[in-house]
Formats: sequence, structure tokens, C-alpha cells
Amino acid sequence: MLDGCQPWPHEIAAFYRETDCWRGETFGQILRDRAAMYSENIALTNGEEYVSYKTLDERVDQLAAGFQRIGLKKEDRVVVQLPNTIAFFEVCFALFRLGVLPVFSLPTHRYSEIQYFCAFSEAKAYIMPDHFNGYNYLDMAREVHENTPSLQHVITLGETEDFVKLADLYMDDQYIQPEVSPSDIAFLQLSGGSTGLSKLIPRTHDEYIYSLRRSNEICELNEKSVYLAVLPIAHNYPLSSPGVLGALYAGARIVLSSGPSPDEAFPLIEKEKVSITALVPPLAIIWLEAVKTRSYDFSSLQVIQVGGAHFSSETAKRIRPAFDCKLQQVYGMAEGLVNYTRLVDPDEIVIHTQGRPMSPYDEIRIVDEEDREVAQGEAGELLTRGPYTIRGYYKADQHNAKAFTSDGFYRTGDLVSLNEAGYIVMEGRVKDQINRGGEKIAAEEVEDHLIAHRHVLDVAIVSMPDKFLGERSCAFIIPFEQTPSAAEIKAFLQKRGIATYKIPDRIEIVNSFPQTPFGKVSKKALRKMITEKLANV
Ligand code: J2J
Repeated sequence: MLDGCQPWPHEIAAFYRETDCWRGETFGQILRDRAAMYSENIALTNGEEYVSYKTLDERVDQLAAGFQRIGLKKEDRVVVQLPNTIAFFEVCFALFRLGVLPVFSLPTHRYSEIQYFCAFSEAKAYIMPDHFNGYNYLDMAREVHENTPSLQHVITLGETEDFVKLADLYMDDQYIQPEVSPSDIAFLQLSGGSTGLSKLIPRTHDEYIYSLRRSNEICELNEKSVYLAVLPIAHNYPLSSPGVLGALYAGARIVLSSGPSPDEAFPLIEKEKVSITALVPPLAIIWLEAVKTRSYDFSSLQVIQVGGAHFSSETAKRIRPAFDCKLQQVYGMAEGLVNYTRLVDPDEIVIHTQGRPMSPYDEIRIVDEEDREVAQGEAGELLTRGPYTIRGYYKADQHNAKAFTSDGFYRTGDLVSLNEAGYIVMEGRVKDQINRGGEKIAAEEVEDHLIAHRHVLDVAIVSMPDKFLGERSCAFIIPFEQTPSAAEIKAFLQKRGIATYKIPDRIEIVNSFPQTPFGKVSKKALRKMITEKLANV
């Protein structure tokens, strides 16, 4: 197994094999099998482009040949920052076939994140678009390239003289397919993070594919399904719950949308006869408003999934009547555990809970601050272990010691309770993270940037309630020598190259921070301060 990864204990791995959770499949082989089974069926649709399973499989081989030609080898890492495009699939599956690991980053990531992912994973290549959503990736890539010794290749989707063009890497040559084992790490996914920069999450073929198969069963995905991808597909939720990879596993059709707005998505639902799509709560609100004034034929739509952040029951109630389809709540995490409400569940459950674990082999414990199990119905931190939940982050021994119990349970940092039917209700969070409409911000990561500003003496970032996004971020700042303006702070962070969604929505200047009895900054008191202030405007 790749250095820096926590292997599955032997007897546990054996148990998941015996119970038929892990069937010894690999991503490279799955696509080969689907191409044989569904040959001319359309796998991917992007605008006017329709790609069959057979063509996808062939294109993946051509690209694998090109990747091998430039020297990519088994266990190398490649940072992949691609929007919802056909190339995303070709790149990922070509890398899977070579046993090379994609490191999935999001199109919104900027220099600070990308350089860190490349350096930390010692990536040999970085693949990105030239332009997307008004952003020029080429300048960033130049800087990343200069500052990352491991990086041998920068590969771009677009036209450029400076870098390798992805289009030039599709080759008809034969390539040597290395032995890729189902227990190998297939890729590195990103954590939402709470302490500093995102941790990297190693996922094996075996466990991830099991999660796809189980998700497909629960979401009733099959070769007739049409999955519309509106969220960025590198994120674990639209990637795997059941997401685009689940759709490929099922032999279904994937329709790609470059963005989630009703202007793009609604016509696609009608035209492509979409049967299932996945949203985050703020998008569900936008879609609910838009559907009032726009008439499209949504009769093909069977399921709208909503997950990634708190979804109010008031909004949840409106989905079925507005779209005449089922709502499915999804509460998951890139580290593993995914909970779904089931398609046969009564409204009461679907509207008021975040579902239950997808696998009978998922183990969950809800504990108090001393790790003692709480009484049924009480709130506590959710700990979990199971056939597709990681045992450790990549190269993070120290952090792993805190993030996992000695018997291998992952500490989710989420406060939950269980209702009588065994469904999870999200009650809050103990981790120091802001969930901005599904986009996760590790407070510490942004604080570490802000403290570098010459007029910032100290800083604490907390969430503040927001009707639309659920939460936004607020930075409390103790100034030094002079008070920086909000505009100055924002410009400073932009210049440091962090993703825009991480830039605090609000700045509050204070003389000191409230403290806990132990003398730590009381983020709870800060959250209360800003919540009360907002309520009084
Ligand atoms: C409240 N909070 C939620 C929900 C996730 C499926 C779905 C989501 C993710 C995801 C995912 C929530 N209500 N319904 O990977 O496969 C918060 C929790 C959780 C964290 C994980 C998937 N669904 N959350 O969102 O790794 O705090 O994965 O621990 O980005 O999002 O974030 P992430």
C-alpha cells in the first residue's frame, strides 16, 4: 500500500470480503466491463457531445498511453482540478488504469490550496482548465509549477504554448497496464477540514466501489437512470453518493452541467429526461423559487437528493409538491459514512431526518465529551467505523491519533441524535468548521492567513447564521496599530490566493476575545455575540 496510508487490519478486511462488501473490483476494470455490457449506450452527455461507454473506454486507453509516455507510473500522484467535463472522466479512468492516484481538487481552489496539494502529495503532474468561470488558471499554474519541485508536468484542457495540452496526450500506442489491486489506493479525496489545510483522504477501490454499489441499490440507480451532475463532480457527494461514479457503475447516463443554475439545469432535465440529481440546500432554495415561474417538463424526475449541509424541514417539505418527485436527504462525508433517507420512507422521516447509514456493516456510536455513549435520543458526537470509512488520513499520524479512536472509529465532529426508528438527526457540530451552504471552511486555515496581516494582532473565525446559506463566516479581529478595513482584509486574502468561498463574509473588530474557563478563545461566545447582533439589526 502507498506509504503514508493506514492499511486495513487483516481480519477486518477479510470480514468485509467474506460478507461480500468488497468484491475485488477496480475502477479500471469496471469501465472495461461496462463498455462490454453497454457498448453503444450513452455514458456521458455534455452539451451537444454524447459519448458512449465504448468510446469512453477507448478514449481512456488512448489517454492512459499518453500518460504512460510522459512517465506517469503506479502510485504517482496527480492533482486533478477539472470542472464538470467529459475530460474529467477520461483523465480519472486513465489514471486509475495506470494505478496513478488523482488528488481531487475543486475548480474554486486557488494558488494556496493547489500548491499545498501538489507539494504535500508530491504530485508529478497537475491537470487543470485554461479558463473556467472567468478565472485564468494558467497564471496560477505557472506559479505552482515554479514553487513545487516534484511537479514535472502541467497539463491543461485548453490551448497554451507553455504547458502540455491534454488533447495531445491521446495516443493509439499500446501501453503496459500495471497490476492494480482492489486493495490499492485509487485516489486521494479532500476533507472539509477543521485544523488547518484540508487533509487528504486515501480511498481504496474495494471500499469506494462498495459504497457505490450500496448507494445504487438505495437510490435505485440502474442502466435506465439519467443522473444530472450540477455540483462540482470532484466533490465526494456528486462523485459517489451515488453520483457520477455510481451512475457509471450502474451503466446509467450522466448529464453534465457546468453550473447549477435553473437556467442551465431545468432545460437539461426536460431535454435529457433526467431521473435523479443532487443538490445542496441553498441550491434547493433557488430551484424552488425558480420552478414557480418556469414551466418545464419534469416528469422524468424521480429523485432530488439534498445534502452536504443542514436542510431545514420547512424547505424540505416543499420539494415533493414543487417537482412532483421524491426527496432524499443525504448526510455524508468524504471520510466515508453516508446516510440516506430511503425512497420508501414516509414524509415524516424524509423531511425531518438526515437518513440512516447505507450499510448494515456501518457501526455508529454517539458519545459525550468523555467518549461515553449517550442515552437514546440524546445528542452527542457521532463516531463511525465500517466497510467504506477510512482508518486514517494520508501522511497525518499526529492528527490521526486525535481524529480516530484506538479501535478505529472516525470522530466525525458532528453532533447528532438518533430517533426511535434509528434515523440520524443533525444537531450541530463540535469541529471548528464553517459549513457555508455545503462548502466547508476550516476556521484555522483562514485564521493562519489572516494572522499574517500586519494590522491583525489576533483573529478568530466563527459561523454566523444565514437564511440562504445556512451559515456564513465572520472573522473577529483584534487590530494591531491600526484598524484594517473589511475591503483591505478581503483583498489581502485574495492576494494570498485562497478560494473565494473561504474569505470571511463579515469582519468584526474587537479589543479582546471572550474566554473559556480554561483561558481558550470561546468561539461559542463569539458565535452568540454575532448571532445576537444580527438579530438586532
Ligand atoms: C448537515 N450537515 C451535513 C447534511 C454533510 C454525501 C453527502 C455529503 C457529503 C459531504 C458527502 C450533511 N446535513 N445532510 O461527502 O458523500 C456536513 C457534516 C459532515 C460534513 C462532511 C457525501 N451532509 N454534512 O458534505 O466531506 O458536518 O462531505 O461531517 O464535504 O458535512 O463534508 P464533506
